Amino acid sequence: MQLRTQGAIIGAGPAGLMLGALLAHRGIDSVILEARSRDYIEHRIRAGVLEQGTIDAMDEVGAGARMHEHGLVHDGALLRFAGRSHRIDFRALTGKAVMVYSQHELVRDLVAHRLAGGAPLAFEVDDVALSGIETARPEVRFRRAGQAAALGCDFIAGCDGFHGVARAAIPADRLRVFEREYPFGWLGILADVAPSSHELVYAYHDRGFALLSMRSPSVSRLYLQCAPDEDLAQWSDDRIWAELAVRLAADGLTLATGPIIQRSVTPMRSFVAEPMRHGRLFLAGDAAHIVPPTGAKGLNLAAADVRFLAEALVAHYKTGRVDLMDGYSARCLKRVWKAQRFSWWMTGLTHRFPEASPFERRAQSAELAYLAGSKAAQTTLAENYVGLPIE
Ligand code: RFL
Ligand code: PHB
Repeated sequence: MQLRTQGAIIGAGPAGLMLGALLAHRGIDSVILEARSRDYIEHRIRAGVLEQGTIDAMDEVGAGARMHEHGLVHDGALLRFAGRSHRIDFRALTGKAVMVYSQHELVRDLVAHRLAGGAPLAFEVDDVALSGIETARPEVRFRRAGQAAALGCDFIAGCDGFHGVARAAIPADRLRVFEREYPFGWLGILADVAPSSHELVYAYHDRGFALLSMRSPSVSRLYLQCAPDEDLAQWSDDRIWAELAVRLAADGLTLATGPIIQRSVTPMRSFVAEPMRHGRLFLAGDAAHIVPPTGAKGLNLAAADVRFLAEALVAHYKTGRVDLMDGYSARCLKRVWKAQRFSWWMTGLTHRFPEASPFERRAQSAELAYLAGSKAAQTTLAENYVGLPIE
C-alpha cells in the first residue's frame, strides 16, 4: 500500500500527538504511526507536572477542557531535609504556577481530539523504517496487521522516544551524544489514597531521596530512590510504605497509606543527541534527550520541541521560509541544555550519592540549608521549575 502525507510522525507519545494537533490546527496534514495499542498508551503511567507553556499548547489546539477540569494548580512545593519542610512559593517568587495532570490523561485527550477531527493515527504498526531522509522525498515503511505499507512525505518527525528507531536513522558520524548515568533509580508507586500533602514534597534523607506527588485528590503518586536495577519482588507493600514514611514523615506530615495499584523502577539518566535534525528528519522529545525526572522537565521539553517544530513547518508551508527549520535544532538545544542543567542540579541536591565523599556530603547539606534561607536561591529553583520563558 502506498500512502502520502505532508508530515510523517513516528510515535504517539506527548511529542507526536501534540505535534500532530498543532499541525492540524494550522491546516498541515500528518499521519501518526504508533507501535503500541491505544489502550497501552492511554494507561502508561509517567509524568505529572505541566508547565504553563504545555498548558498553553493544549489550549491552543483546543484539547485543554478536561485538563482544566481535573488538573490541580500548584502554587508551590515543599523541600524537606533534616526533618523539616521549607516551602518554595512559585507564585510569589515568579508569578507563575504549575499544574499536576497525568501524562496518560493528556495522551487520552490528544488521541480523542485527533480521532474526533478524523486525522490519521495508526496503532500497532511494526517494522518502522525510514529512508531518503537526505532527499526531498523521504519515506517511512511499516507493517500493519501483517500488510506492508510505504508512507511518502515531505518531512519526518521522530517522536518515538528514547528507544525508538528515528535517532538511529541519522548516520553515527553526524550525531554527537552527551550522556550521564546515575548510580540509582526511582521506585514509583501509584496508590489509592488521598495525598498526604496538598503540594509536592521533595525530600532528601540519609537513606535516599523520596517524592510525594499525586494524580487526583484521591490518588497518590510516590517515589523512592533505589538501586538502578532494584528487584521489585523484594518490596512488599508494607516495606514500601515503611520506607516512604521514614524518608517523608515528621514535622507535621503523617503519611496515609492505601492499596498500591501500580509499581515500577525507572533508571535515571541525562542524555542529549545533537543535532536534532538531519536532512528531512526532525527529532523531538525523548527521541533526542532524556532528563532525570527530579525537575519534572521531560514531558515539558517534548512539548516545547514540537511547538518550535510546528512553528518552523508552518512558516515553511505558508511563506516558503526555511530559516526556522534550519534553526530548529539550535533553538531547541538552548532550552534542552538549560533543563538538563536544572534536572542534573536538582538530582544532585536531593539524592544520596553512594560514592560521595564526606566533604561532598557536607557541601550538599550546606546547599540545602542555603536554599532554605535564601530568597535568591529559591527564586532560581522556582523560575526553572515553572519553566523558563520561550525564546
Ligand atoms: P514517549 O512518551 O516515550 O513516546 C514515544 C512513543 O513512540 C512509540 N514508539 C514507536 N512508534 C512507532 N514506531 C516505533 N519504532 C516506535 N518506538 C517507540 C512509543 O510506544 C511511544 O508511544 O516520548 P515523548 O512523546 O517524547 O514524551 C516524553 C515523555 O514521555 C517523558 O519525557 C516524560 O514522561 C518524562 N517524565 C516527566 N516529565 C515531565 O515533564 N514531568 C514529570 O513530572 C515527569 N515525570 C517522567 C516522570 C518519566 C518517568 N519515567 C517512567 C521515565 C516520571 C517518570 C517515572
Ligand atoms: C510525578 O507526579 O510523577 C512527578 C512529579 C514531579 C517530578 C517527577 C514526577 O519531579
